[in-house]
Amino acid sequence: MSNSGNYEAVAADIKKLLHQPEYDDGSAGPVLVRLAWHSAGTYDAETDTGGSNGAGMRYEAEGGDPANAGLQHARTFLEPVKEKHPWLTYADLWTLAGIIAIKEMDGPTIPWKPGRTDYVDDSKLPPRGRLPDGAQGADHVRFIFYRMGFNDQEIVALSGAHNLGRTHKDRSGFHGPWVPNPTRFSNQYFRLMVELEWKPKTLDNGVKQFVHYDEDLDEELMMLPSDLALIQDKEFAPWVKKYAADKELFYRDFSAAFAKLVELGIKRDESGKIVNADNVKGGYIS
Ligand code: ZEM
Repeated sequence: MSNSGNYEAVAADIKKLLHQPEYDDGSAGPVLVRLAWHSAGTYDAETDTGGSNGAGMRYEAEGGDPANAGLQHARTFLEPVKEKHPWLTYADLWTLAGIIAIKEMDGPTIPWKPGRTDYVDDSKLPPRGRLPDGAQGADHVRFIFYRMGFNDQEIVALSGAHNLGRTHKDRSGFHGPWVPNPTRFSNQYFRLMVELEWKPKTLDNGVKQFVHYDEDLDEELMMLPSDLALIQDKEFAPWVKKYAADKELFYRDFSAAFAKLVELGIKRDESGKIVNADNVKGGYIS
């Protein structure tokens, strides 16, 4: 295994695969960000279970969760990187790929540390049902994110990732992108949430979302019910407005919250070595 621990080489290879002319809006970036988020967003602080350590989505019980529909595309995009750098764990690859993708799409720099390990079997997977449901409102969003240990400000900051990518009828049942340019990170999601008029729409599959017809694009932009809950809730709304007005503030807060997300459940010693790896292979690479 040559070049073991060469994360610069890994990062360079991730950058090279982002351009995917045949896929969605021409980029693997958004779905890679969602992979990183869903790998980590199963964390439960009370039982200290779930989180990005383990890369449980390789197993059917987690990978086949309807909440993770579509993320097989992200894992497939990354497979050549794993093959080229076999010393790398999937758990590190998935989190790093999300962070590289955000940066390459004009987003903030997000601190990242290696050392995550991969489960060797499916005995420690988090139960299904820990990821948020876009059809629901503020109470549900708080229930999910408080469980991970996030506060209201961090919830709003993280939600700004919906500036990227789109919803797919054959994955979540929702349809369309949030912003006109969904492969460029910015605070536009918050600006459009504040500035535009969002009308309820029931899709032909019965799924309810909110839409705004964009004339230049000749396409409908969308918001999930859980997105608009942020502007309707009196504790969330001030953060939506702050991030709509101040891109620098959003980038700073998003970076901090995303760095926290991919470290949930991971305990490190002073050298950065992960000390609670269990039932896993791989481990810290010096
Ligand atoms: Zn999402 N998200 N998300 N999200 N998400 C989708 C797509 C993307 C919610 C949600 O239900 C959905 C966060 C929070 C929450 C991304 C990143 C992050 C989709 C569409 C849904 C339904 C899936 C599909 O059909 O392909 C809910 C309810 C959330 C919280 C309340 C957080 C936090 C994220 C990262 C920090 C991204 C990048 C996408 C776009 C994926 C793609 O394939 O384009």
